[in-house]
Amino acid sequence: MSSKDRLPEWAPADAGPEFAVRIRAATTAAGAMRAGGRRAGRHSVAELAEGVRERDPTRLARAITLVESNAPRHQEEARELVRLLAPHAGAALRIGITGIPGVGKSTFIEAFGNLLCDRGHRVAVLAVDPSSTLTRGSILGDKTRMEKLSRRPEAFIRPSPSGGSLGGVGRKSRETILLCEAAGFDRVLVETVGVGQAETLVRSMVDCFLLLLITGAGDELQGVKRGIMELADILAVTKADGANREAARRTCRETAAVLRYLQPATPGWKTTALTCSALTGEGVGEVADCIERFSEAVRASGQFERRRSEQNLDWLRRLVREALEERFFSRGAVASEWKTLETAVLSGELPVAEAALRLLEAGEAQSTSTTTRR
Ligand SMILES: Nc1nc2c(ncn2[C@@H]2O[C@H](COP(=O)(O)OP(=O)(O)OP(=O)(O)O)[C@@H](O)[C@H]2O)c(=O)[nH]1
Ligand SMILES: [Mg+2]
Repeated sequence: MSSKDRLPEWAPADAGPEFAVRIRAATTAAGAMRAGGRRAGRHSVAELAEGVRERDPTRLARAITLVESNAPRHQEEARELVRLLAPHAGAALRIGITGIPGVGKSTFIEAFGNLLCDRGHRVAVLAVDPSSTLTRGSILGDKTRMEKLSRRPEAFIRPSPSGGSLGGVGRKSRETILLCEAAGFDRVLVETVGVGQAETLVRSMVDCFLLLLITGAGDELQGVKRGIMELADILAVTKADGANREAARRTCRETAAVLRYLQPATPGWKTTALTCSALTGEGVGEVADCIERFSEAVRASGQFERRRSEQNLDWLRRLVREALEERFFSRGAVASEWKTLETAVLSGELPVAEAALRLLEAGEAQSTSTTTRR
């Protein structure tokens, strides 16, 4: 940290050296450009925005790294970058792809992504995977499973963000989608692992949601009973090849039968079940056609725009909630009161509701005293 860095205006008055947030000496685009000399190879916000618009994959990757950064000093630059690029975003069809671990998402994306490129699309692939923070497993997996796609100039593959809470990953994924769109990708695929919470989050940022299923894995495991099926617009029973082909078709028929009793995820669109094999490519074209039909139907009915607007409001609410939470917990009084209350709650001395109230009061008291002092 440079000695020129200072505490932000909203920092608590009694913030000590342990308070992690600092404002960098240079925060404007021009200032950041000068500051860029500090680290080798670092681009200014304006240069990054320009590189993204010019479809330069290296600067797009750097731009995403900036947006994903949890470092407070990067967040202002990230906001500036998104502000510059947002007017050029929004044109892609955003497709979420989910399913239990090992269902074949990455292999499907390899086949499907290549097919989209063959059809003249530019494809960006992102991953929302809260578990990768710990295991980083899917990053390695994606690289090997999407070998051909990763070499195509029309494709861009971004592995899972390497840090942050589920909320954090989600917030950054939306911004990453915007950056990819500004870079001219017209199909954005968002892969997420089937763990419920991540699926709801991804549903809230895509236009079309595809659930991959396999035969014989059991409804319970595949989230059918957890309501995941109700989130999907298209269900594809994958690995429908070799000895598994007939069984997959049967599962598809059974799935279609269940769908008749469910509320569709998108008003005006009848949720569709299909079979495919990412290994042989059979049926992948049909899934792609079905997604295009979905896109045409929702655009024609106005549902597409309606969902995008609702998603923006949802995003706004999430951002405000996250920011409030961050600010609240960064207050010195909250941190010190937290330790006392934690002990009291654990020992059973204090009811949880009472502890929550005290913590809120401690935070509000500090907020008031800070405001008065200014
Ligand atoms: N026979 C057959 N095997 C497949 C097919 N698609 C994927 N597989 C295999 O299934 C295994 C898992 O595939 P992945 O694509 O890594 O699955 P994933 O859903 O991305 O897995 P995670 O990212 O770990 O959640 C691999 O061994 C693939 O080779 C398919 O269409 N047919
Ligand atoms: Mg995968």
